[in-house]
Amino acid sequence: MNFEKVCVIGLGYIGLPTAATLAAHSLQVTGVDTNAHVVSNLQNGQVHIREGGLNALVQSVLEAGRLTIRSAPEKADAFIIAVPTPFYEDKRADLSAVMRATEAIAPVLAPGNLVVLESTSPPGTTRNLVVPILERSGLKAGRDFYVAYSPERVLPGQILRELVENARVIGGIDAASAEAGCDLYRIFVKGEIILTDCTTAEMVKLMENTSRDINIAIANEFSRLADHLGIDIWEAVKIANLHPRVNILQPGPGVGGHCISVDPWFLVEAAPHLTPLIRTARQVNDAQPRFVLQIIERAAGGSLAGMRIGILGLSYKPNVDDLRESPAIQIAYLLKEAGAVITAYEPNCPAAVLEGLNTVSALQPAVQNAELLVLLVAHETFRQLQPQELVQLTPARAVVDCVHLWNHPSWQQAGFTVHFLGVRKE
Ligand code: SAJ
Repeated sequence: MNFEKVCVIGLGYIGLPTAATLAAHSLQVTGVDTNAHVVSNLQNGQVHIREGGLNALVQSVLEAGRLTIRSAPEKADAFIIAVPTPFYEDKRADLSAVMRATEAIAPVLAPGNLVVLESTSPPGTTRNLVVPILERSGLKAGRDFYVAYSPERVLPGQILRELVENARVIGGIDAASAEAGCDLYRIFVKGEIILTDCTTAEMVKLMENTSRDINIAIANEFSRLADHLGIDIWEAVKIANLHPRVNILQPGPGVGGHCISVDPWFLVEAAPHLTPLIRTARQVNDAQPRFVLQIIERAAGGSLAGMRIGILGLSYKPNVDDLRESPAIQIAYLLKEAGAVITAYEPNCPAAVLEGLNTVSALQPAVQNAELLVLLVAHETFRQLQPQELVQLTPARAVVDCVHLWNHPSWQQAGFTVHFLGVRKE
């Protein structure tokens, strides 16, 4: 199948890089978003997402006229849906954005078109939700148009490279749909393309992120055991990983982001009676911020009431500006609830405003009055902090390092007592 014009619906972390990449491969791309700010900003050349190389790429395809930004889909050869699939309070998937995007495509759908869902979705969504909505057009899926599911599998921070290099799974509602999807993604994907059916492709994506969640949960549980038993989890993991068939992940303040902390719930929802392990892993990771709170209380010598704490890092993982579902933010709120006086600094999102939290846009105001520093994200900028310089900026002489970044003796030499997550020293 040949593609000249593609319409990408949802201009977030996945949709915008995908739209720009297709446009850079000489396709005519319409990027669609329902958020009026996103549309007007992009129309004025302002990119709302911080991701390596994205700003320059979007600017260049906008200037070349290859990418145009609209608030509703237009006729195209292919449509890619890349909208969020969050969950409701009871952890059921909220598919309303997928439904709205699909409903918006139906009126412009034409015979021979391809529609691809990329949003992470519960198994069965493509066949049971997307297809019936598209068929409201009067056209029949599989006979008049193609439908496929292809999960994005890119790592925030590496999106543009991984979009091209990673293996891509494409699941069709039939073999011809999978082939049509392959023709589309082959335009820019250099990695292997694997064709399967749409429900398998949906399941593959959920299994990938669920297995990562479970692996992080065991690392976090090990960190609690290490704390209980008085050993150093970081040393223990390093030694265990020398075994050729063992690869324990890193413990930390918890699991955040819009993927791993959400996706496993879609499998629990699909069959609660079959998924006790998946549910428990989610609960273990969700409880990790409370474990961090205990460690901070211990470092503070008891009550946190009135204690001035400088928090370093608020994003959900290192070197990104994404604050969604961030355990660091949960910890900041827990500290506040415990009576601490918080000043929080996120270098990748210096203008972050979080209700009820005192955020600052530079390191100095975060530390200048602090009695205790808490490092929550292993940002490169924090790795490069020199303890001899920091000690001049802050009256704090104790730090709680939850990501094992400042494990160098120079911190002690500079006068700091360093407490680590997963290392209990009496
Ligand atoms: N984390 C740990 N310990 C670790 C690794 C991660 O505590 O050893 C934490 C991170 O700090 C973060 C969370 O887990 O809070 C998730 O981070 P991540 O880097 O594991 O994953 P994401 O959410 O940024 O991206 C994942 C990726 N999936 C896998 O690695 C299996 C990515 O490939 C997916 O495209 C993405 O989810 C997605 O969109 O689903």
